[in-house]
Amino acid sequence: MAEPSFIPLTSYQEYPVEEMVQRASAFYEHLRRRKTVREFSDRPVSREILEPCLLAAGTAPNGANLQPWHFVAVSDPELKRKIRIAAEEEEREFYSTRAPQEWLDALALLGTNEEKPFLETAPFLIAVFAQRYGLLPDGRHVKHYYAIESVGIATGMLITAVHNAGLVSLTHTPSPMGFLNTLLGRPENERPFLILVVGYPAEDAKVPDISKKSLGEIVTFL
Ligand code: IYR
Repeated sequence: MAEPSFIPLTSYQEYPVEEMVQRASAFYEHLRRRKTVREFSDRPVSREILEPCLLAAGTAPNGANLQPWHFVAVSDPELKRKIRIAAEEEEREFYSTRAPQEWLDALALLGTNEEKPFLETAPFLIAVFAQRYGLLPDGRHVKHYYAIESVGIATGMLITAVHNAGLVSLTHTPSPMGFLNTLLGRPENERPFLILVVGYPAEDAKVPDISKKSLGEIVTFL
């Protein structure tokens, strides 16, 4: 069994309480400007912007530091087209047959449907995979812990990083999305978590007129 090895916590930075309040509020003001966008421009996005965002996602706290994620950043037009075709096929099924009326009612305010042109228009589709277990070079399995929770946290950090960089994103979850393993050549230990569509908004992009719950609704202080 490996022995733990510790180093001093040199990266932590404390601020005066006043400054913490200011920083926390400023960060909230910054984050509340994030909107999920479904109308993308075809303007290209430099990989130089995305790489630090992906590194930021990779700093996420996770089970036993096994880092059970893999990100495939797709910009190839042909591959994006194939993803669109496969996703729309699933979504057609979803909207016409699979989704119960209650689910369709819940989605009504978002105005979504089975057409997913953004999968071709947006410059980058980041397919996020959760590794249900690790695979050693000799084929042995390494157990992963809290893989879904870990990947959820990393994805949240990726969304935040992309917003912070000045781009917009859309969390897209065609269901089922096993086609991503085939199209992107990912191994069987990896399960698609979602597609993060990333780019600039279309010039005339509109977003649903929806709001977030208040502090009182989402928090209890005891
Ligand atoms: N995956 C479908 C349906 C969908 C489901 C939920 I929950 C959403 O918040 C949005 C859409 C789609 O992408 O259209």
